[in-house]
Amino acid sequence: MKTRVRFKPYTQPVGGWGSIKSLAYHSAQQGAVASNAELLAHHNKPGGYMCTSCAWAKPGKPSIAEFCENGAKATFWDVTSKRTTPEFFAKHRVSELLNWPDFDLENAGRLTAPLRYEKATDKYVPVSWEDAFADIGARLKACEPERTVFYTSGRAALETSYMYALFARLYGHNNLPDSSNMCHETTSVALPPTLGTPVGTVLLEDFEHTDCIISFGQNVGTNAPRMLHPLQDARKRNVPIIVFNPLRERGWEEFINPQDPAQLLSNTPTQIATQYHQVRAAGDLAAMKGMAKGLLALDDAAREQGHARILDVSFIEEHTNGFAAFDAMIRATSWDEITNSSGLTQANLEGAAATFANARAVIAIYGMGLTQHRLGVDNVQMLVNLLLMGGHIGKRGAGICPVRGHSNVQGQRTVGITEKTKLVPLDALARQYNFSPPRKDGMNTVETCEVVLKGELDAFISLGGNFIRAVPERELMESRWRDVGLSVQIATKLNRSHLITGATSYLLPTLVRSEIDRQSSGPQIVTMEDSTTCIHSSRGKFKPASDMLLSEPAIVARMAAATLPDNPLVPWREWASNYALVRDAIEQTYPKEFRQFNARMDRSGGFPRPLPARERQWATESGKANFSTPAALSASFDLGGDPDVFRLITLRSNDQFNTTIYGYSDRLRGISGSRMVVMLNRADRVRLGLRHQGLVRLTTAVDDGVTRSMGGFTALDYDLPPGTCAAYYPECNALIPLWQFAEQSKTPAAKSVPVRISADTGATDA
Ligand SMILES: Nc1nc2c(c(=O)[nH]1)N[C@H]1C(S)=C(S)[C@@H](COP(=O)(O)OP(=O)(O)OC[C@H]3O[C@@H](n4cnc5c(=O)[nH]c(N)nc54)[C@H](O)[C@@H]3O)O[C@H]1N2
Ligand SMILES: Nc1nc2c(c(=O)[nH]1)N[C@H]1C(S)=C(S)[C@@H](COP(=O)(O)OP(=O)(O)OC[C@H]3O[C@@H](n4cnc5c(=O)[nH]c(N)nc54)[C@H](O)[C@@H]3O)O[C@H]1N2
Ligand SMILES: [Mo]
Repeated sequence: MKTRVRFKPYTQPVGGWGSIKSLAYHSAQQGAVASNAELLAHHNKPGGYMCTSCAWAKPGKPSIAEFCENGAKATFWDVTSKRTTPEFFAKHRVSELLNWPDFDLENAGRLTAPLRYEKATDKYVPVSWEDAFADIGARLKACEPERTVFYTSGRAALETSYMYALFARLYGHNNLPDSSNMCHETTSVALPPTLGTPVGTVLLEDFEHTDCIISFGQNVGTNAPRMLHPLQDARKRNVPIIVFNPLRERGWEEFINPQDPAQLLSNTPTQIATQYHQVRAAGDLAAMKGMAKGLLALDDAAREQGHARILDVSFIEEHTNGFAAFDAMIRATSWDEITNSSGLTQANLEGAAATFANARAVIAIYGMGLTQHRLGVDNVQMLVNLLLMGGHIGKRGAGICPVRGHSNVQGQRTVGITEKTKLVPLDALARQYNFSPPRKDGMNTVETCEVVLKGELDAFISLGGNFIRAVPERELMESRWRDVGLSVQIATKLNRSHLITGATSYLLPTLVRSEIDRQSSGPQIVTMEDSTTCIHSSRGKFKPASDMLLSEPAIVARMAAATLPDNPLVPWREWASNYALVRDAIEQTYPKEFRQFNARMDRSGGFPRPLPARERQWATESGKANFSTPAALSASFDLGGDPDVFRLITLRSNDQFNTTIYGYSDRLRGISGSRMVVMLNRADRVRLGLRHQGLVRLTTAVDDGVTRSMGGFTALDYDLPPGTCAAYYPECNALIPLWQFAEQSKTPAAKSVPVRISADTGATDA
């Protein structure tokens, strides 16, 4: 895209008229088959379909419009009237499509027929479903199961996910990486040893009882806008909200509820954050240590003066381990170290600590700004430490609240999509289906990439997603992907991963969640789990984009049946014709979590899975919640010291869902026209001798023999801390070395990539 960048810092509140205008624009652009009125009636409503955008909780009593600007955009994009038919593929060679930007690929519309890549013509050509499944089955049978990978993006329903994971295990591997590996895997690794749960402990109703909210590295206005409603309600009760984010994200500043006519007309926004701390990228460990230091000082003073303690001493004694070591570590950390690494002042951090100390019940929210760092696990565990100091786990109005990404990413793990065998009830599966499940841990996303680079991957099945575009090290990955023997992509729209073909490639089109899924037993229901462990049902309402589409459960069932020997205990065909039977099977495998699954799935607001930490029962080795003692002050690979090395944050615009680009307007940051921009501090730009809005080049500052460099970015003066810069994902993924991932969780470290910035004098290569 050679469009000029327009940049005018956005000063309007989030929500309000801006979001209403944006909705109308996207609805018209897509010629969407659903109208605003239909969205009103069905979107996130009992008896309707669950939004395919974020995983935020759905309230039991939905408002008239239980959708946000971005959820509605996601639906308009799903139910677009545009189509990529076989005629489209007859017109465009794959090598031609590879030059199309992400936006143009998906904007071409919904896939309508199963396709197979033909090398001779370099085109995707139609294939019958029967032939596709027969060939895929035959090829998989010929493969060594451990040399194959079944990837999942976080949208697939619980029913599909359960069947897909079972397929993998019956076939013979645990290679079940999913988008979570690039996302909240850090959470799944950090929380079990400290709290005995891999997921957050907060329920939506806790927001009604909290008296302090603290947020790290999450962009609510864009990525979980419906969360602004409970935040706004909390602000109306005067609850303080403390935000840590290098960027001043508008969603954390001001909000007008577009569903509140009085607020809309009077144009008086609700102020969301009451404190905004622009921490350096990867400086949160230091910031949280500063807050802990502040809390200890307040507690010391309270004790000396005989006042009520600041720490929840009885909670710490009864429910936790490791406080003494933690206390010693914090006291040994100097304010100089803390302020240097965080970029924040002692006064600011003490201010945050004072607000936190005054609260009876604190909710801690976080997103990718904590998880996607080298020490992401330490980040999350340090946040747990803060909560434990005040006893803010397992009490009404308090808890830890990781904001999950995809709408069912959390649920997929619950029903077996994971490479980590200890998270799966393998013995229960063995009994239920009379087989010996593979016991060896499988490959996660980064390990899958490593195997691709070695040329050792024989087959890759992708249940949704855009794997090659979402992972780091794009250039190398794309160049080696051609060696993958079989690539099967189950998708709704065309994306770049479909164009980086393997030796044999299939593109299999499927329904979206808002479409009617009719099987021989009638219209089907699917289920998913939201960010707060509540499980909901979803019923499609719109006519499918094409008569040729199969549902995801049907595709998985038919692929499995074509690959595996018959097993009367695994009735693939019956499952695909009646998903209630799959729910019964899920209940049998997970009797506690899914008790009376079919009967309870329609409960308004969803039914919560039981979570011991909510009851202050700690499923940890020690039987208690554990303080941890992360030694570092910075979570980055960049160790500081070289002022010309920046920490690059790769993030989302308001006009995208991951690699699906809806347009070129990041309205809430005031940036439009192009996504090839880099936001940096004005003083840094001047020091480097760069022009405002001049073209710059980013070069990864690591010494590993690989050159990673991209030109064609427009430099924008932006309000963020010195030494930090920001640009969009997925464009920047070519800059991220594959080996830069979070220790322990292997989540790619996409939030502080060490880069140098120089003037781009040559031709652009973006
Ligand atoms: N509309 C829309 N909704 C989405 C998505 C989407 O693309 N579009 N994606 C979905 C998915 S899969 C996910 S995982 C979530 C992602 O939602 P978020 O977790 O909000 O992810 P990002 O957009 O990557 O932004 C992370 C935020 O962290 C901040 N940040 C970066 N580095 C640091 C740091 O070191 N410290 C701190 N404190 N902050 C930092 C950034 O400035 C940014 O505001 O959203 C989900 N919802
Ligand atoms: N640099 C950098 N990289 C990142 C991130 C970052 O912040 N920075 N974030 C990471 C995160 S948090 C995530 S979750 C991953 C996302 O990685 P993925 O989940 O793999 O990618 P998506 O962009 O969500 O996938 C979009 C594609 O899914 C398909 N699709 C959409 N709906 C459906 C459906 O209902 N069924 C099926 N079968 N297919 C469907 C469409 O074809 C669409 O093109 O990216 C990660 N990569
Ligand atoms: Mo994500």
